[in-house]
Amino acid sequence: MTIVFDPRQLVHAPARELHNGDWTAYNECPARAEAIRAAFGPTVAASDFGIAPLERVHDADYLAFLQVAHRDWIAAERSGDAIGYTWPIVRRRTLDLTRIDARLGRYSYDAATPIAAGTWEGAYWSAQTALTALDQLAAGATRRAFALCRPPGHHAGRDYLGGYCYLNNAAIVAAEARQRGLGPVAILDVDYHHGNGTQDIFYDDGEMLFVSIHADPATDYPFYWGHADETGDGAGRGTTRNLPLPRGTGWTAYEPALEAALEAIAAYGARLLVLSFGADLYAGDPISHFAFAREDFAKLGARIAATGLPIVTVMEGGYATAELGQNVAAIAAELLRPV
Ligand code: OKP
Ligand code: ZN
Repeated sequence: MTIVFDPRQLVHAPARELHNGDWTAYNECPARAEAIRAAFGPTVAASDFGIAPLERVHDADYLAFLQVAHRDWIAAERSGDAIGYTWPIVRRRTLDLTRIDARLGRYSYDAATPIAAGTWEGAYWSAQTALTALDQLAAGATRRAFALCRPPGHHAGRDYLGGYCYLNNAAIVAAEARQRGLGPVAILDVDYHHGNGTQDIFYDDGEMLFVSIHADPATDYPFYWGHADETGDGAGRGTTRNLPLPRGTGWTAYEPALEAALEAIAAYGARLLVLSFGADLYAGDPISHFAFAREDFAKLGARIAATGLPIVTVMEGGYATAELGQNVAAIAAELLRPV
């Protein structure tokens, strides 16, 4: 069985987010996961690989913060979900922050990502879902595994949350795969939004290729990352590749970018691919602006599958809940075809 889903992910359920200046219902809702789950046959639940694989990618103080933040919020006599309202500017000196509001700002970069009572538990099992998919592959049970992760992960950095993300599932799996000797590993991120967290985590790491195709950050979240001239730093110079595309992009304009991405992955000599997949490429996505039809997800999956590489797919975004299951099933059918 190559499709992993864990119901413990559903306990993460923030009530609302700050969206374009108003409070709106939280887009990254448990119903997303249920819709995807319903489109698949039997799935396996996550095994527990513990916190060590998470610590390879995230700082210990950040992981500790995630576990206590909601409790500290309640202790400060607040109700509902913990959310920051003040942020330290880049390169502000290191301070010993105690107040919950100061720590929320220190460990986040946006106001779209509240910490609810079940956030740690949900994010923990989302990461374990991804690790379980990798484990199936490492055990030789399959060369293709699909992790129905939720909450998503690609916006979360080493020490920050944001963009509905808390733990970087793709980065955790990629680092774990490398640790197990399955590398060289490449990460291909095809979510509509740039995977800034994944990029940051491996930015100066020459032994991890990160390639992302996404909406131009000039017009789209997360704005501060994902430009074509971000290519890595230090030992990682050249191992980050960004392919931004304009709003309105459909399959025809997307395909050449995908070819360039796959060429970079082949040139790197990758032996394992971690795919960060977002179904928010869909024309009907309520917060995104590409123009994929259902059948374009099949084309995307088929082209990536044609690389012949072992692939662990990790679910990221996708917010057209009514169509979500069928869109994810369309790409999964191609990605999971036996090779
Ligand atoms: C997460 B994933 C725009 C609000 C944007 C955050 C979007 C996070 C997307 N007004 N909110 O990459 O699908
Ligand atoms: Zn997205």
